[in-house]
Amino acid sequence: MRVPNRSLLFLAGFVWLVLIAGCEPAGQNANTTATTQATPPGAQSLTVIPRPQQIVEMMTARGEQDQATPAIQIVPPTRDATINGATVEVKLDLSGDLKGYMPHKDPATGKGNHIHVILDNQPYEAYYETSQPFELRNVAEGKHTLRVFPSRPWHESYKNDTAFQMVTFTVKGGGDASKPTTTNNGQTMASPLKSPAATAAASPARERKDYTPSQAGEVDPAKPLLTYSRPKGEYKAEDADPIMVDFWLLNAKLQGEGGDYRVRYTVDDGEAKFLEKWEPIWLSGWISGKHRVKLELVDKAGNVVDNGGYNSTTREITVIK
Ligand SMILES: [Cu+2]
Repeated sequence: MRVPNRSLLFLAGFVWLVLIAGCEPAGQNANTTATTQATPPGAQSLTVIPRPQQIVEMMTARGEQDQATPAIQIVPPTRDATINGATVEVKLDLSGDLKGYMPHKDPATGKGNHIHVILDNQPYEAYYETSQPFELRNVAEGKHTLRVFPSRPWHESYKNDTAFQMVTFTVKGGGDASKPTTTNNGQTMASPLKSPAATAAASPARERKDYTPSQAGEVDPAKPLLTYSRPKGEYKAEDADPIMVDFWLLNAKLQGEGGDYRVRYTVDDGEAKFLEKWEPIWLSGWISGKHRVKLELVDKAGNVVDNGGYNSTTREITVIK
């Protein structure tokens, strides 16, 4: 068959370009290739990296603390309690082999051991000074679940059997979503835990959180349960890369540990990846902006294990680099 001259010219041009490219120094050529084949601008490619050295060093400095096996108990609210009013007081009893582990915020760094407190399936709140009760405020009328587990300064949870507790309770005459959330002085509080001024204006030393309305799922404490912990909120500068993914598992052994389950994670519209072991991972390569992180507990067939809707949770985080 006759080849049109225009095609021959094009082919010659192409061969010439390939030859030119081949003459370039290797490094430069590699760069050219990377640029032309890269995903469109704004796309993100995440990789799992080892535990950051900074955290390894913190662990060494903490002595035996990371081998602690804390035992946590929610004192009030008691299981199936009915609470009148929108404020729920939470007290915890922390025992077990603590090896020096104790929740406390260092005033200098704003960091320290703390407890993750989760109402229904909302993002966790950090609770540092457990000698004082924690107040859940503006809690909607109805049934709720509360989950707690001890965490390290870098938000990695303790994962021994006794380090987790969940209770269900019911609120009568709860918070009204149409009213702004306020302190007991009537001052509007946007982010009570993150604003020292707002905290100081209210009763001293008591940590609290104003909640948006939510209800408990139909959670069965005997069934496999994935509790989403990290990431959440805003990540800035050196905290924005890598970002840790961490969760709590109840009644579910993962496939890499002889069990039947896997944890599936998806970031934005990216490809779903699987975790076969119950341990945190660190993801590197985030770009600035808002991202969705989804964690799901799935069975051998890849189906989400049903438990009150809690086994598939998506959070939006903000990365500012
Ligand atoms: Cu934390």
